[in-house]
Amino acid sequence: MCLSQVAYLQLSRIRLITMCPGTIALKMGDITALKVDAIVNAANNSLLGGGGVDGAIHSAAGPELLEECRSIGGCPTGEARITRGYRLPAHWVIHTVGPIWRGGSHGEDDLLACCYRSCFALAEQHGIKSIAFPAISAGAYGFPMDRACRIALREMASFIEKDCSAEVFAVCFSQRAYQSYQNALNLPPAIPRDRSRQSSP
Ligand code: AR6
Repeated sequence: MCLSQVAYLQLSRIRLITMCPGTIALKMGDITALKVDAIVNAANNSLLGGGGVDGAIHSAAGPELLEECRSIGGCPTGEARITRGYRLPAHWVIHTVGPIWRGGSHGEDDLLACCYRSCFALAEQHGIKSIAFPAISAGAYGFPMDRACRIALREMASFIEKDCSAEVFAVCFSQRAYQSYQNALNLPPAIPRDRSRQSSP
């Protein structure tokens, strides 16, 4: 059983808790490669590109994405804007601006939750059924990874409770992010591949 399958099974517990057929899957890898209805970009207020996942998305989508972003004229922190995906396999890109971590007493948790809610609101408006998120704010913006993943999972679970046909992917670009999602679920670490093989019937 590979790591992502283990995570998927573990996350299916959320499905059981919410009594809902919607899914949340944990996925290691590069969000720009995913063929989903929409991927989420962790952007900045200008929406004019940057480093991290923002840079990767702009570079994979091509210059048309920057042109459309320019026409939007920016986005406040906690809100989201939608564009087409251009050369990406994903049809849409939802750009959201996470809070910069300033110690935790400046409304960072609420603003981060708002990012997820704003993205889900746009997903609903556009009939988006599969959506992939990076760990918003947990890179250059310095939000502690464990805390960011707890907020992300809470908002994802609350969305699939409402939209039972939605598929939500929490994309982990590092083992650290993957571990944080596991911590958020309060689950034991995944069984290493060799041991899981030995214990199979
Ligand atoms: N696929 C999935 N996740 C990724 C990828 C990728 N290709 N690349 C990075 N990540 P960050 P932020 C993860 O810094 O903290 C930009 O310059 C990364 O490992 O991209 O919200 C913007 O323009 C981390 O876990 O976004 C803003 O100025 C997560 O994505 C600023 O950075 C978020 O890291 C936004 O900072």
